[in-house]
Amino acid sequence: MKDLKDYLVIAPEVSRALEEGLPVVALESTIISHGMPYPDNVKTALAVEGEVRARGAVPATIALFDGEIRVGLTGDEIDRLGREGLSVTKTSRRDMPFVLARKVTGATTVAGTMIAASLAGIRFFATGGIGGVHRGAEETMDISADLVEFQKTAVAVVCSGAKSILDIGLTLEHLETGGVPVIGYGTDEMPAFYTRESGFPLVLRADDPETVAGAFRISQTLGFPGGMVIANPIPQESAMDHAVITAAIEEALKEAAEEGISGKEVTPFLLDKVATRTGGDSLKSNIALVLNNARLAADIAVAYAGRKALG
Ligand code: PSU
Ligand code: MN
Repeated sequence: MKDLKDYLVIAPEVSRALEEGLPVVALESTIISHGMPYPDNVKTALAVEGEVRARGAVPATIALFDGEIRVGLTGDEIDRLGREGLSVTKTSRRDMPFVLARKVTGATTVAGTMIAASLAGIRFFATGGIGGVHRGAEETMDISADLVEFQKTAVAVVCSGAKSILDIGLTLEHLETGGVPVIGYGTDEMPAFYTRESGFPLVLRADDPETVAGAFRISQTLGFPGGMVIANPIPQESAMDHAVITAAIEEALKEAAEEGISGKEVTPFLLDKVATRTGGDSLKSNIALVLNNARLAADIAVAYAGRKALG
């Protein structure tokens, strides 16, 4: 009978950092394979790792290869995910045992990455946007497994909110029902990925990494099983025009409905259409916010480890 260590392979640098209680930041891989075009996806993934390092933490990008959950990837592995793109299996909680059994390449979603991070003992994770409740979910029941994962797995995820391809109001309601803290970082409202504002207020706010690290520690001490969403707005200079992005999203939603897109294809389809419609602008914004989230996640991990933040 195989046990966890037969499936969980932690890169030596990450494993050393964890043993020594040094700050580590997990990074997802669906954003590489399904979230951005090649070669920007690979360049961004490597730059994100660079930002984490520059702030004094160790990056651990996560994916599934050859029947193993790899925590901490080589540059070659990141390149492979980027080149293979949509042919890599998008892996959420539901998919993980099967992807491992079949030994196919799997890119982990926010939910998949939280699971792997938690198994490895990593508490902090940076990404772009989380999945959520889709518009029209009252009919389709399309609610991302990411939201449910936040109820089960104790990892704090730094993101720029949720894209308005989703129903942001319902997404917040779902998180509230699940007991998931959504902490606005330097803001009192939920950011909408490409824009700093969504119009939906948040009740929790932090203005420094220590506050987030402190709240996370208390959650751990209380034995709470779940994680946290740290909603970090896109830097002002990289934010998009509200009208431009809204028009692109409306158009993408219409096309998805016309083509009858469903299941796990929905999110990648919408992301791709929005990116194509807004050209390089949305990609630039996307890259800027992911780098910004990587810096904040590293600062929180550093604060949690009781070290002085760099920069
Ligand atoms: N939203 C984005 N970019 C992404 C994703 C979501 O703005 O790359 C990816 C993440 O990996 C997220 C997943 O976990 O899509 C959610 O997919 P679904 O809605 O099928 O749960
Ligand atoms: Mn879905």
